[in-house]
Amino acid sequence: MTATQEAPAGQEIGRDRRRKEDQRLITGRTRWTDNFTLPGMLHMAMVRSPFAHANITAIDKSVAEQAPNVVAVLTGADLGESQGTLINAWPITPDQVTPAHPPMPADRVTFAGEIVAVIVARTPAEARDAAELVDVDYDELPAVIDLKEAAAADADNGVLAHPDLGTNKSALWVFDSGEAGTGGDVEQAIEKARTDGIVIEREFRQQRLIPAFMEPRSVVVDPTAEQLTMWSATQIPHILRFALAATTGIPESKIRIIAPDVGGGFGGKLQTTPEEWLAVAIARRLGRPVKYTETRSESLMAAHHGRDQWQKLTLAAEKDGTVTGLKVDLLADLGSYISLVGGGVPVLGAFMFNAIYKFPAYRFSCQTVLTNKTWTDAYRGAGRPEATFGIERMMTELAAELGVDPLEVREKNWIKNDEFPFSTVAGLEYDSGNYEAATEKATQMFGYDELRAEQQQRRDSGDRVQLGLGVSTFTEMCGLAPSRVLGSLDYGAGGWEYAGVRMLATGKVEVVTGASAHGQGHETAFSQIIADRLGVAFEDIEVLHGDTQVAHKGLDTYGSRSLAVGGEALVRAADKVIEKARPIAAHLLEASADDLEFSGGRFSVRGTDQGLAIGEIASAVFAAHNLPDGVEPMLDSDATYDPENFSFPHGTHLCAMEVDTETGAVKMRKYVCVDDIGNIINPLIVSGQVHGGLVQGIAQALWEEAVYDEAGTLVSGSFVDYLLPTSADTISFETGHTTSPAKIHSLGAKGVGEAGTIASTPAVVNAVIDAIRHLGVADVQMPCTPERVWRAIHDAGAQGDDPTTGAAAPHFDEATGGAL
Ligand code: MCN
Repeated sequence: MTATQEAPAGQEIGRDRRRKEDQRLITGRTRWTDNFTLPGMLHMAMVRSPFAHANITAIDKSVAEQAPNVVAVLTGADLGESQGTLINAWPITPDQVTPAHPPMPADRVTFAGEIVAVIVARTPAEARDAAELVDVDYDELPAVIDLKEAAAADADNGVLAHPDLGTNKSALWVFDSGEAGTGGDVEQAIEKARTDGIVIEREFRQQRLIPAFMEPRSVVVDPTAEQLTMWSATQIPHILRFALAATTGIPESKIRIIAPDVGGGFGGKLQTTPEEWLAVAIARRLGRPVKYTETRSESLMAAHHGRDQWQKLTLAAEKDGTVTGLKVDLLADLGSYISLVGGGVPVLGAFMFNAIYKFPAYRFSCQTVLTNKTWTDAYRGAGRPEATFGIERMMTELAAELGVDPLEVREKNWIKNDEFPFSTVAGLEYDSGNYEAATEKATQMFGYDELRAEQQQRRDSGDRVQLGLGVSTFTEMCGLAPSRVLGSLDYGAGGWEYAGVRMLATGKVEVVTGASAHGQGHETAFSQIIADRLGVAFEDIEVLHGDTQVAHKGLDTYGSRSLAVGGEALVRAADKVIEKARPIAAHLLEASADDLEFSGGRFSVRGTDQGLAIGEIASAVFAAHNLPDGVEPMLDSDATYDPENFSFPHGTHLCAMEVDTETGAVKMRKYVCVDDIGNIINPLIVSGQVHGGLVQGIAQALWEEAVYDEAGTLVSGSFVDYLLPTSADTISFETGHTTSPAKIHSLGAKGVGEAGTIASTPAVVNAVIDAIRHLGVADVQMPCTPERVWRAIHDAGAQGDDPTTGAAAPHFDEATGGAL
């Protein structure tokens, strides 16, 4: 079920518009990268290491080179420096330990799936067949797979992912509210709570996830013209162009990146990849276009993964449930290399552990760690789901400790509506929000009291299937910008966005955005914004994106930024067009510009019936027969927008789960969410974003996990083992909205692309635990598989724990000496 909003008559913003993109995307008749074919194009296939850590001692290419239609077999030694290097754009500390990242190493592999040779052949099938014929000799080295073991190892003790670096520890990033002056000393708060309050300590695992987008990564490179053109299934054509230029020496002006229709990314295509770099090096070397499209197995194994953290949390509170401090110690697994923004992902969480609450003291530390696994990076929510999970589990545990409803401790601690704008203990300023309203609406839609009564009934009757209710009240920082803040975090780029608006001679409008959609429906929502602003028909607007030659500037799509940043840039470009048209309209109407008013797409002379539509002015400008002196025959404009703050959507998510206490099987009964994303441009798109986001977060709670064996082989390397849900696995969600407009820009809109994922995971896990807490269970590690749930029930029962004290909760692992 979907809650939509009615737009005022004649207004596009707020209207349920089906996506302009749907026809071509749903039928698949579109420009996927793999559909491009160029004259003389060759195809690449990769030979990948089966070992997690090994020296490459010899590569025999001779048989593969003789295979039918093989043009070249190239190794790291063959390509040498010409392959360039991959960059980490976010070194989180000045002393971060960063391994060099060649696209194809010549001497040593550091994760299973790393490329050791490339076959270039006339067809993809011939390239793949020949890849089987390359004989690589490896000298296997010890590999470190487990995150805690990697963190505990040093040069004398344990296994190093990169022995030459002398450590697995990459960087330690710390925020302390006492030192930052945003709050008090957390250690004092904890000490005090130990004597006269409550201290909750927990350790949570964020399992490794795989973005698993629908379209595997694909790249085509054409080096045959003066300018090198790359088509890539990427989220970030502009960042890619910059990184390629910076690391290969090719001038930026000679690189054109095209991201045609891209079949999903979920953060997984916010990356610069070895495959792209190798395609460039090989195309240039051979002087011919090349294409590479990964198989699904390659995608699961070698495209970057997400999450993979251990979180150690200590929450201090007074006996009435008022939280006095929160301490967070993270271990974050980077995998074997530090990818484009990989190190920074857990750091984003630093600003969100305090969530919607007024904690007076806060400390966050994050140790990033190298292991011999696939590198990690952004995955829908990037840092914020991890933080939301941590704090929403802790608030639920606090409520359990106090024996009160989980909504009660949240309400006691959250920022009240009349306290906005609010400066948080993590140093952010929240501009707007109304946690009371969202929670009130959600509890009503959910039927909270009735479900609590049913839960009690089932407990009293000792029903085999128990009911649990999970709460997750969340906020997040999105609309990633502001450049100054990103700069203060040592992020390598800014956060502004670009827009261009051109009135065409026919009165139609061409809109250019630096955002690069890969499923979000920008063409539709951005058309709605421009339709209202310029007063032209929705159908008369075309939105162009994803080509650095068309959108010559931009910072692409991630961090739910495209609307909050790119949308506002559009508004500003459109406003400039209107101002450009004004003197021309005055000239044509023989009126003073001051007497003109612009409304509904028309300049009118105040107090008369005289006027001209902006489309008519565009035609007159094109003809240029009668323009004021000195006015150029152009009715277009550009704008960039760099917001002064993030946008802070929030919401209340409620989940009811049934748990079979004999088998451990869990079943979702009801899911209600009320999100506040400020003003909504297209409610239909927003519902789609929320639904998709929810499924992704629920999947983390219940199904998905990238599992490695001890040798470092990805065991969940296909969709048989990596449990990606389908619509058959989910229920119909009930979604609603409250509206606290963003204060920082004219649209008042906040991002929505990640909200569902961020909020839903703790709602589900809290519900599962709530169903079986009376049996002594205080935690179940994700994903909450039937086996894990069954074991949790069994272990708690076996130990005879007291359900009210949470004594069966997992406690800190002292074996690692406090590091975690
Ligand atoms: N929107 C709206 N009103 C609002 C907020 C958003 O109408 N108040 C609309 C926007 O116009 C846009 C869509 O909702 O069409 C999402 O907008 P926004 O929140 O700005 O997010 P982005 O467009 O920047 O998309 C990025 C975000 C992220 S970070 C991930 S991950 C993600 C997601 O979007 N990956 C996706 N949604 C995805 N959807 C699809 N189909 N595929 C992915 O890979």
